[in-house]
Amino acid sequence: MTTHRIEQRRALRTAVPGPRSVELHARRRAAVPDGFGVTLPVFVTDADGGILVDVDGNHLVDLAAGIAVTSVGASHPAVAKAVADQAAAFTHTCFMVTEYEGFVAVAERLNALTPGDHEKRTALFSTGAEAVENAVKIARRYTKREAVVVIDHAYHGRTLLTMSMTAKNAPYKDGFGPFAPEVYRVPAAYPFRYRGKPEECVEDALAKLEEVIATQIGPDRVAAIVVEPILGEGGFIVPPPGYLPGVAEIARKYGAVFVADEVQTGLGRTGDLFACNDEGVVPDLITTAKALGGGMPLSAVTGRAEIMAAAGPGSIGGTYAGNPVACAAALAALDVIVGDDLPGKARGIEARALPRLRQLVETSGVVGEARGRGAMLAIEFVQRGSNAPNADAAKRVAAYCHANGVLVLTCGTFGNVIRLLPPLVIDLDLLDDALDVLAEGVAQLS
Ligand code: PLZ
Repeated sequence: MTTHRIEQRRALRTAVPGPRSVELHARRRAAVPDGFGVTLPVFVTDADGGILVDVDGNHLVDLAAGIAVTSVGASHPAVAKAVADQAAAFTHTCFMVTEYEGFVAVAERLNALTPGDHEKRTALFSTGAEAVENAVKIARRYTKREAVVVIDHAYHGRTLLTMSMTAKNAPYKDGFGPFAPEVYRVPAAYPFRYRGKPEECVEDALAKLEEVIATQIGPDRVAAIVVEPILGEGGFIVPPPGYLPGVAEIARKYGAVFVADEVQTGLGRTGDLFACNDEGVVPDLITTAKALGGGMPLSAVTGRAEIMAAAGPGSIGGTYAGNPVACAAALAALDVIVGDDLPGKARGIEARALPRLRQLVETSGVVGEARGRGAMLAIEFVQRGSNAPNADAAKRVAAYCHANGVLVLTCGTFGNVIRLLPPLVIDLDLLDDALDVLAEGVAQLS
């Protein structure tokens, strides 16, 4: 049982956003480009467990965790202390200039924790996009090939290469081209939107992957197949059993590097340390970020030693890659994730929340599906009487939640999904309260 500094109870003092937030948001708009979107324009002053406190004194329930980052909470005392101690010693040397033990220790932990007991190496970076981009660089160097296969509805980042690998045009790509070449997209296994017989969804997606490789790319040209085990920004799409092992098998068959992008799914979120573990899939390379740094910017590529060795001395890195303060935070966060069994907590969140989300499918007429694994859960909104996407309903329900002090995020290629990504340490009674608000939000649509 985690004890919290801030009482774990939703409490509103003003409208959300309140007057102080409105004032600060106006100041922000004069200083920061609107290109930076914002889900809920409240300004946070304090956060702990499942509660965010804003400048107007409102206590909001956090079902976003800063997009799956603060799994251990936004101010876990062990993380806060590790950060303070490391910052007091030194904040930076650049690991490419002089070394420090924290970097090595995080690499050792990830080598041990990630799927597979083969020999591994880990390279640290700062952002998820950087990790994905470096995984592709390493795979290209290793295979001496160029083509990268990605999946429909994928999200991999906002840099040129990862934006090119991301599926959704607006807001991520629109007007930002030309895009990086040699990126090929294949259909996802998306059961809810699959038009054929359900049992053929996986078979069909894998056949299409084979076909694209054979006809559009050439079997000896594929450097990497990059997959999110559960598609994140694209809509929390959980592929049916057999899909992920099937993709891994196809990668192996063509000598391509199988990259699992576990930036969002990794480190406990889905009820296991890694989403790949669910079907015992062992990726050649795995990217992590988000929960890894306990809120500090840290990302990693972990993979087979022989593949990682392909990037020769000096060929990968970055000024801030594996920053010592971020590494200290990561070591503390990993201790909490493993030591306090946060994957188990994620399963507890699923057990508590998913049945209630499924009820909304039965009762509302506009929730087409409830899905997800662990503490990565979502509902997909549809038009009454069909399964056509209903982004307007998702927007209205999200707005209702926000106005009532529950921070939810939307996602999905069609913008019609509300996703729940609470800190894994969230108090289950607080979660229940937030789910009540969500259910009210759905109910008020009719
Ligand atoms: N791979 C699977 O989910 C980041 C995007 C937020 P960075 N997802 C949140 C936004 O709109 O910018 C993500 C991800 C997966 C890669 C990334 C990229 O991680 O740390 O945002 O670069």
